[in-house]
Amino acid sequence: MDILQKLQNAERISRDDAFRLYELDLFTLGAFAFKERLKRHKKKVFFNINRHINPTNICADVCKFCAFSAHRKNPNPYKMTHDEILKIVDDSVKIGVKEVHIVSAHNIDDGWEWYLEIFKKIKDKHPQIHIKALTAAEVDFIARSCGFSYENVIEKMLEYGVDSMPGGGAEIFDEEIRAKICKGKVSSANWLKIHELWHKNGRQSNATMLFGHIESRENRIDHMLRIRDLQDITGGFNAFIPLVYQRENNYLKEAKFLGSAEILKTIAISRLVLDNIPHIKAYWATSTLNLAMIAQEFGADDLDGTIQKESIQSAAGASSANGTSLRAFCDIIKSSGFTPVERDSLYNELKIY
Ligand code: V47
Repeated sequence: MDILQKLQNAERISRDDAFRLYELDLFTLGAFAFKERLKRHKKKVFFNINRHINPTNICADVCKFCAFSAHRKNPNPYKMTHDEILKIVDDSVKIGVKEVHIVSAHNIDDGWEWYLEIFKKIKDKHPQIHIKALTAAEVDFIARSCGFSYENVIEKMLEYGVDSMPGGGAEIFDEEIRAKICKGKVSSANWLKIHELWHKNGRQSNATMLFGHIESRENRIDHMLRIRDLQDITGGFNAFIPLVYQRENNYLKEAKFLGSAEILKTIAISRLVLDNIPHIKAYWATSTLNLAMIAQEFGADDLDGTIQKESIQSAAGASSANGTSLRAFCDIIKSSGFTPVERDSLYNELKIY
């Protein structure tokens, strides 16, 4: 059947169909993705008031795309103490932050306790704050370093107060590309396994995809379909987050330049392919706020949050180091004809601005 007919009938998109979607012109594709977005979320643009915290950049792994970890091109290793982290959380709570998003480089110098005890300390002091923490890559790293099973690590995460898991560490699932850009890191099968176990504990998470480096369109579609297959089983993913590759200060130089049209097509296709995932996040730290707003007309419905401080993407050239103000966020959403909706971490609506 003709792909346009399939889109009209809102039928599930197959692998071959998804590839054909890339061949449509941007505006035809965008119109279908926008229609789907309007059906689900009307003109709401979701965001939360959050704070990103990256406790250390000293990493046992060497991912070629990463400019955040301390290495020859970024020779400034740091590791925060729990008191320093708690002070950041205290200050964040005072200005209305409701979620802390805590992701670390892979560092086992002080044992697994260093990763997990901070969550308990945060919860003891601020029981209302949502802790989104530990990527599946960190879970895998802790498990391998300490001889734990994934189930053991997840039990501890639940015990120590992690509320939801971020979507990082997924990169691109295709094994050949993965071996070239992040050899030695969690395998694709294990990334999916960890999220499956987390979901089976009744918890929610997100899924990312790093694109715009050496991957092909087929690799992106394959990545989306592996996530869709797991979501059919568990239903635990809240949002899909396509992360646009930032190219500065790292070791992945063969990456070709990706234009805005290809970014928007990829976001639109993710909205149409991932028919079982409620939200598509245009993460403004990697796409710029302006393009993230345009993405709202191509299938996205979420912008992540005000962030406050961002270290991973900004190390690689993104202009997100100091987050954005709530005012700037709401202004740009409204002036683009959308409705700013503050949400909590699990997408309950808190306030319409
Ligand atoms: O997995 C690293 C990416 C991710 C670069 O779950 C880069 O709500 C672009 O996962 N260019 C971590 N990206 C961040 C992440 C995330 C962000 C926002 C929201 C959520 C969520 C999750 O950052 C890593 C990696 O794919 N990354 N280096 C780079 N040069």
